[in-house]
Amino acid sequence: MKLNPFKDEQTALAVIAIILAVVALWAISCGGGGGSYSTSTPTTPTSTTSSTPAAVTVNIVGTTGSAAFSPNPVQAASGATIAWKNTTGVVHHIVMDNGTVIGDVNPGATLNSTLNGSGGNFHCTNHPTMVGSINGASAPPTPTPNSSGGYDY
Ligand SMILES: [Cu+2]
Repeated sequence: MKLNPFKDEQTALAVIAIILAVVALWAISCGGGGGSYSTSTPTTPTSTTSSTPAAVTVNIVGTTGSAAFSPNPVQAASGATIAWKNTTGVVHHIVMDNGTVIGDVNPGATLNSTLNGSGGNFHCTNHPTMVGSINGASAPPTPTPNSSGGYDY
């Protein structure tokens, strides 16, 4: 009498095959912890293109005093285009008090300049009493998107 619990070699192989199949099924069912995988990529915050500050027109309406410019003071954000429109009949030479030259503005002409920084006082070298100021400090800050989807100010 044989001690082999299996009747023959064929039965033993069948039992081994079943065990292997069960182990395989267990491995599949437990694979990856049973969790589901997401193939979607994280949402990237949409960056807003920075808007150009509104252009401002400064009318040159006289040759004396602060009333020669309208409006005065000028409200403009940094980076804004400032259009110097000469409505008088004479040439004006506009210079920032910090030395930045805006340039000549011919009668009836408009000279565009770009405000860099927060502004400051300006004057006309052709007419020494012509003075004005650009107030860039009151411009609202430009929000920039941050990494958490909000905005930094
Ligand atoms: Cu002038």
